[in-house]
Amino acid sequence: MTLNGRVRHCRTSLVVLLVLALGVTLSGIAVGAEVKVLEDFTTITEIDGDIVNAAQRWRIRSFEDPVFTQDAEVKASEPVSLKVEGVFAENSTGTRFEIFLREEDQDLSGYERITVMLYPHKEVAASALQLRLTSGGVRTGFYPTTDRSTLPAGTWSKVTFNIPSIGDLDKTTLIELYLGRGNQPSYTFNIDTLALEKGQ
Ligand SMILES: [Ca+2]
Repeated sequence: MTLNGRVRHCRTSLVVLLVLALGVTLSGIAVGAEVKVLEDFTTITEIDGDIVNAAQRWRIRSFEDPVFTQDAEVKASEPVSLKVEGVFAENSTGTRFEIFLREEDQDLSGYERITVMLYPHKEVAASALQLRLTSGGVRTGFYPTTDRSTLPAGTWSKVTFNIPSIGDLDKTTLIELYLGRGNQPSYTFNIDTLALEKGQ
C-alpha cells in the first residue's frame, strides 16, 4: 500500500468509526422511554378515612373501612409505597381510586401511556384493572391494561394503560383506576409509582 493509500485507508476507518459511534449514540438516545412520575408516595401529608394526600390527592371508593399504611418494607420506589386494605362494598363490582391531579400535573399532552406499580396480596387478573380519564370536563370510557396476564401475589407488577385519544389532554383533572372484585370479599394491595410515559 502506498503512503497515500494508507492515509486514505486511515481516513476511511476513522469515518467508519465515527459513523458507528454516532449510530450507537443515536440508538442510545432512541432507547428508553421518557417517564414523568406523578406519584411515588415520598410525601404523604394526610391519611384521613378514604383520602390520601400525597403528590396527588387519592380517594378510594366502594371499599369499606379502608386502611392505608405507609409501607417501608414493600415498595417499588423509595422510601415507601401505599398499602391498602379493605372490604368491597356490598353489591359493588369492585373498587376504584379517584386520583385528583394537582394543577401542575394536569397536562398529559404527548404522553402515550399511564403506568402504575401494583403488589397484590392475592393474585389478580389483569382484566380486573381498568382506567378512565376526565380531561377538559370529558370523561372517557373504560380502558383495559395492555397486559393480558395475571398479576401474581406477593410481587410487584408494572401495569400499563395506553392513554386514550379524547382530544385535548392538557387539562386532565382526574384519573380513575378500577379494580374488579372477582369473587373476593376483601382485598389487600400495595400501590406505588404512578407515571406517564412516551417513547419505547
Ligand atoms: Ca414509592
